[in-house]
Amino acid sequence: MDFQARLAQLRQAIRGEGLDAFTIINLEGSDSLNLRYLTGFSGSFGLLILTQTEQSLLTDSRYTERAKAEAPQVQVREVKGNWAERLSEELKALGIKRLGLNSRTISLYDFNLLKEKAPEVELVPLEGPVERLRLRKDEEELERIRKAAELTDRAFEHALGFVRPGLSELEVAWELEKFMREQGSEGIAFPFIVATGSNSALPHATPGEREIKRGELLLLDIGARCGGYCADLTRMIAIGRPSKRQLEVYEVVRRAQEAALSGIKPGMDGLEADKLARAVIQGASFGDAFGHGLGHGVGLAVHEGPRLSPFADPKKDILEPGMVVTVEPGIYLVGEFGVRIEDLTVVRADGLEVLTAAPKELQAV
Ligand SMILES: [Mn+2]
Repeated sequence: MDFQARLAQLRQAIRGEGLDAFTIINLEGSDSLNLRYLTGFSGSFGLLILTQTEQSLLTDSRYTERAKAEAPQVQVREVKGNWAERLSEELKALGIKRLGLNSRTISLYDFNLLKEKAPEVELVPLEGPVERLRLRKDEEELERIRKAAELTDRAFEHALGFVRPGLSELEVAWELEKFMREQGSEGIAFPFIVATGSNSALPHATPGEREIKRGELLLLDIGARCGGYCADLTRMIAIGRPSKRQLEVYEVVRRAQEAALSGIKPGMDGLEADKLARAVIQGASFGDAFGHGLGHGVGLAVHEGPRLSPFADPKKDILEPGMVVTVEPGIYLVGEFGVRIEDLTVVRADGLEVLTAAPKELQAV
């Protein structure tokens, strides 16, 4: 990973804002993804101080050696005691008057604490300056996402081999998690959604004791994590022969997804992208049953920018080459069943490249 290039981009933003320095304040993992993105350091506590000439990382004795190994390009210093006091001392020594920090991750409590401990420093909240850099992925990041996507595809194939009536949602979720871990996933990208029958009509259902029954549709929303990067895939499995209505709804969702996969181009905003799929679902009179947005960015976080949604920001959520986004239309019929089909894609100059490859025809077991 080209950490120096990332720091250089951030330095430019710091200059643009007229700041002396920018700091990442990662307390118990509160900003660990941004810190990892900028330096490679993956511990749960670290304070990065970035000026035009300095790049130092304060951490404690749990992490000193690891920080030096993971982030050799920054100066690692071990600190003890109250983080805000230590940071304040460093800022004073560097003569910093205006300090930028990430308003999206610092708590109000910690903001006030730092203000109290460093009264001579003006704290300038910036809205996710590193998150903005993270939107477009480089080839090395894409390689990790691709690996996570492949592993996730394999887990779905595995599901086709073991899913059967009588298994509970929790048992299926655990078997998929176990499989992924055995195959090299670092934990999982998010708590899996395994929802059968009417539970599949709840877009973010939590797996429970409910057992799979013949005649139901089973929804699997799963993702592996490789090198810190996430994958996100949703597929349906028919338990036995699907009904006419299940097939009808499935086909509408599939056509909606296809319209988005083939229609999304760089330069579009998240509203236009969402509309491509939504129009198909509305055309089939299921518009009210598609409550969530079409997709979201994926990277170190499973949910990050940009947004593909009727509530996207036409100025900020603009699709650019290198962005990794999900395309996941759904139809949720409360009390009956739901269908979602989700693929992970990367925006290229001529449209979307699909990274997940699990079969799209409704699979029955
Ligand atoms: Mn998703």
